[in-house]
Amino acid sequence: MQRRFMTLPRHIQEGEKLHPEATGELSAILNQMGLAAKVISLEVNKAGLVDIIGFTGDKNVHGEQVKKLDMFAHDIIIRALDHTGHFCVMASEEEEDIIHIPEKHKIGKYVILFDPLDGSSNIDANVSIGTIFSVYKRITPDDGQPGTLEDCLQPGVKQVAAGYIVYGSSTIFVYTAGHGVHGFTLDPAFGEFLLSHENIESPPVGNIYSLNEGNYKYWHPGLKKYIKHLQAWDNSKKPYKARYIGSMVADIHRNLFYGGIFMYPGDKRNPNGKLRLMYECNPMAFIVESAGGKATDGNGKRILEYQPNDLHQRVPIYIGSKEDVELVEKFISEEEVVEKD
Ligand code: P6P
Repeated sequence: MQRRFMTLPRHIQEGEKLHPEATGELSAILNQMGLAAKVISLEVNKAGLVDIIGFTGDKNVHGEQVKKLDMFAHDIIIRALDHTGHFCVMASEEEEDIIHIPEKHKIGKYVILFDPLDGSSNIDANVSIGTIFSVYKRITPDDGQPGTLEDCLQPGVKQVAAGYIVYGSSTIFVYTAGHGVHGFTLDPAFGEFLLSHENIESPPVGNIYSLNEGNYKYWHPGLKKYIKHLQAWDNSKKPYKARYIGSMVADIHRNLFYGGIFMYPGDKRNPNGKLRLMYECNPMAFIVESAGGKATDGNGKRILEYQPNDLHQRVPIYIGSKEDVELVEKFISEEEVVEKD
């Protein structure tokens, strides 16, 4: 089939036609995130050059303040969104409190929460990193007044769109607005995201598992048994492959295509694990579930059904191919935790 010259804006616009009630605002939001992604991608891809092309520690050759890359990404996203009139409030991994829309800008009906650059500690090793975002409609009255923390603390099932961008060997923008999951690859020659993966579907089962095995000692005994099961050589199956980049977006993106499971479990030291519910786990869970996968806390509770009580709360996450998530939950449920003194 001839590959249609389908850009991100055109695909979003065509998706909007499926909803007569659509006002075009959500489309505009997704397009603005695409713009922010292009700017961040440009900076991420030359970050390794910062020391080489003579940018000094604090001031670059243009006399601009050289920011940490994740703060740079945070600022770019806010500047791409805060003037659009689509939002009543925003929240970022980089800000403790909610982010108000400047008074000079119109207040809108949407809410966005984002992790501007997840895995940024990997950038010096040129490892793939990512941006993650999650979009809701406000729940306080749409009366032109600023949004509140209540508008931000909604369960993941209320998301109207979610997406991530992986800055890797190429820059890929993946989003869902509840009707399929679609991937776009940035063509740097003319700065457009072109449709490269339409209607992404999670393989029902994979042969990859991704988690930090350095925490083995503190795991639930059922998880220990599960991992040993995956590693076993027996007649029923070949061992799974261990693949762990240490960058959530990259690990989940790979498993979405190849099949497999990513886990950041709670353990004896950190019962809620490490990853954040609102701007990491919820958007990734919305995307993976929309592709036919599964995302839970390891005890049968969907990530998307967590009622948040804090902007930065953490949650254990088991996410990926449906049968893989169901199997690890079976191992966990069958193994009692024996509290040792
Ligand atoms: P650990 C990156 O710092 C991150 O937030 C996620 O992207 C990644 O999956 C996780 O932490 C890695 O954590 O403890 O394995 O280094």
